[in-house]
This record gives sequence, C-alpha cells and structure tokens, in this order.
Amino acid sequence: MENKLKELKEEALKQIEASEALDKLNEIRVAYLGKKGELTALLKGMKDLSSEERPKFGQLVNDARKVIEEKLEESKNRLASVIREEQLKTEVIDVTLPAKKSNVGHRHPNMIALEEVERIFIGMGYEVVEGPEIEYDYYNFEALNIPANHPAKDEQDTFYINDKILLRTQTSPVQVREMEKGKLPIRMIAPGRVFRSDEVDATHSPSFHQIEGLVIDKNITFADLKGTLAEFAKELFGPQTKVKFRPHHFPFTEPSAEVDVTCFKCGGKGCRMCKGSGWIEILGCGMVHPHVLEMSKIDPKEYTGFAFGVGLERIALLKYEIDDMRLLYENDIRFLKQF
Ligand code: 2U9
Repeated sequence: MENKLKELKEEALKQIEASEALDKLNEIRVAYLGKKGELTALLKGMKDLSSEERPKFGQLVNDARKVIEEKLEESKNRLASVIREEQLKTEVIDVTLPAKKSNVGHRHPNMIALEEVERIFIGMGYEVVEGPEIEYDYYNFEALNIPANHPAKDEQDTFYINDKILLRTQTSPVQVREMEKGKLPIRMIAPGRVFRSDEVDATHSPSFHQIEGLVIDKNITFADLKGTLAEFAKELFGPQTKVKFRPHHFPFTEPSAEVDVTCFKCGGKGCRMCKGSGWIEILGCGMVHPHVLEMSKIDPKEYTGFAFGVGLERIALLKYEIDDMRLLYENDIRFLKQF
C-alpha cells in the first residue's frame, strides 16, 4: 500500500506540473483529494492493515495529501500570475482616448410652462388633479352639457375607441369625476394630454395639452373669476398685464368668455407678436352651467362655480416666442436647450 501511495503522489505531482489551466488543476484536486478520489480510497482500504500499521500509514496519506495540496496551491498561483501577465499585455487601456460623452437632457418648454402655471395656482390654494386619457363619452361630453348633435362630438374632431369610449378632447372629465365625489368646496386645476382629430400644422396637433381649472363653493361669482384670472395673467406675463373678457359660448359654462391679455412684447401698442392689435387671446372661461352642476348632484341653488381652460402649448409658444408648434414635438436637444 505504501508503494501505491508513493505512485499516486508522484503521478499527482506530475499531472499538476503539466497542467496549464486552472480548471485542469481543479479536476486533479477532485481526482486525488475529493470524496471519491484516489487518496480517500486508500484511506478507506486501511481497514485491512494491522493496528500498528494503521496510524503510520494514516500519517503517510496525510503527508502525501499535504504535499499535493501545496503543489496545487503553488501551481494555481503560478498560473494566475501568467494569466494576469497575459491580460496586462493584451488589455491595454489607452488613457488618451476621448471620454464617452454623456448627454444631459433638458426640461421641455411645455414642462417649464406647466410648472409655472401650477406654481401660480398652488399659490392660490388650488389642488393639481390628474385623470385618465381614455374616457367615457359620458364624462367627456354628456356630463358637460355637450349634446349629441354638437360639432365637437363629430368623428372628424374626436378619436372614438367605440360608441362609449374615446380619447378625451379636454381635461374637463377630470373635474366632473372630482365633482361626483361630492366633496365640496372644490378648488382644482387639471393638467394633461388631450386628443383631437386635427391635421398637423404650425398651430395644431392631434395630441396637445390643456390646463383646466374649476372652483365650486357657496357665493362664487363672475367677480371671483375675473380677479383670479387677472392675477394669473399678471403672474405669468408680468405685473403690468391687463385682461379683457369678450363674451363667448361654451356648452358647459354660462355666461362664457374668452380672455385676452395685453401684449407682453409691446405692452399694448401693437406689434408683430399681437398682429398689431395690442391683445393676445390666452384662455376661455365662464360660470359653470347649472345643468352641469345638477348632473354631478351639486345643487346650483346652494353652490356656484367658475371654470377656465388654457392650451399649454399656446402658453409655451407665446412665452418663449416659438412660432411653430411642431418644434415642440421634435425633441431636438439643440432646440430644447434654448429655454
Ligand atoms: C367643468 C365645467 C366647466 C372648462 C373650460 C374652456 C372654457 C376653454 C379651451 C382653451 C383652449 C380649450 O385647449 S383649448 O382649445 N377651453 O376655453 N374650458 S371653460 O370648463 C369646465 C370644465 C369642467 C365641470
């Protein structure tokens, strides 16, 4: 058995010496020192030895094991340093190469304008509420007093998914959903994406953004609406800005108005920006129609309210003097970086 041990040891050392890969070394370790390895088998065979021979032979096996382990470790280190040398030679890092440029984005003009509008209304105690872009016909039209024969409901203007479901054409449904909750008073703005079946040009897009506002409380009058929007215009376009209310019609408000602001470019004298008139149209508004309140179970004898709507792109184009809406959707960083 001693001879067999000697042979095994020498064979193992020879194989270790000859191996040129780390996994080969591991294979050798398993073959000789593993649970089912050669040395372990020898230990198992010790039961045939006499009780005097057994400890002596046991010691010899352990010594052989130690020698093999040391040789394995030494070879492992040798191979690892050869591999490292090879890597250092082949994987050269050229520190003079130009660094990878990480392009930092820029806030979109729509977003800058939205945050500005939100800041103004939050400052007046309004909540910002969002809602679904895919809506029921009921919330988008019916609950807003827009009758079945109204031109806005035409398939040429609205994207329908089926008879009852459509892409919202305004963010008013968010406000209807809020009214339905029955928690009064309401003081909210609803910003978001809306859809209309329009051809793309310098002032139209099938998808754009609106910010609508709604206030409902006891004793709310047109004077509250005027004061609120006059203050909004001053904050957005500067303290000298004046507002002008022109009568208009919306199905969901009565009375309704369109609001112009004095041109912030020429101060009202007339220039290219305001097409010589001194005024720029910025939003629509009105007192919430009693029928709209009733449909959402609010008693118009007890509560009144006002509402308004502005196009976000319109604000961004005006404020940053951009003359084509399409530029807002190209997301060219050279364009975006200017604002
Ligand atoms: C409820 C009741 C009334 C929202 C309003 C406007 C006037 C308006 C336009 C502005 C430019 C749409 O994006 S635009 O084309 N909107 O003029 N919107 S009043 O009235 C409401 C909303 C919700 C419950």
